[in-house]
Amino acid sequence: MNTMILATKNAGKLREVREIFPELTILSMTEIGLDPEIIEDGTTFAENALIKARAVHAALGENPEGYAVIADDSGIEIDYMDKAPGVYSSRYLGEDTPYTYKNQVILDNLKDAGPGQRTCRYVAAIAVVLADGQELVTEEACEGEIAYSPAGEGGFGYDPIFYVPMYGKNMAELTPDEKNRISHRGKALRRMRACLQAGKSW
Ligand code: ITT
Repeated sequence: MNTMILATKNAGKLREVREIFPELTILSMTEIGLDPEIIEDGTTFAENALIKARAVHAALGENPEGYAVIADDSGIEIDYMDKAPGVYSSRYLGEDTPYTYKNQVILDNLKDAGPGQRTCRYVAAIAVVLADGQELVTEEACEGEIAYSPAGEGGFGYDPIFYVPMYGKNMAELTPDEKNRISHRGKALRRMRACLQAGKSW
């Protein structure tokens, strides 16, 4: 199993999954000409990751190459906002709204939140559907705090305002290696690698 299809349209996720799984060829669904309608109506990260992986697995049809499909559903939970936007992170304030704006709205929402009230976490669920239909799901989180101002150019999405206490920097200020070592996605993907190896599906 050297090639997996990643069920995503998010270029940031594609880049990071490739960095974390250098031993695999990761093709995006668009690279192999697939664009199935995917209705992410799950209420948990795990449900939505499975919805995406199953949709692309179904769209592969006969799948003569025996491709496995992998999907990531992720988001940020901000405690001061009752864990919003959570599973709605990409749709928060509109799917096409620039993150400079979304991040500023979050900073404004937390303007009265002091130290200790700014806790948040990224969560990622990774789902794999193997060629024979077998399904696996892993989930991991990365704890952090909402920063007081944006910083950094790396990563994507909410990374400029996600402060990582361990590094004393915002996520967007980390190198790709530093982010992948501690991120929700890095941890959930490494756990998935272990599951696949244990099931000898790797
Ligand atoms: P696909 O469904 O096509 O994979 P998406 O971006 O819509 O792409 P999700 O529904 O899983 O995917 O939403 C994930 C959102 O959570 C993402 O768009 C960001 O807003 C946020 N997010 C997740 N991981 C992140 C990370 O590592 N850095 C910054 N923001 C992240």
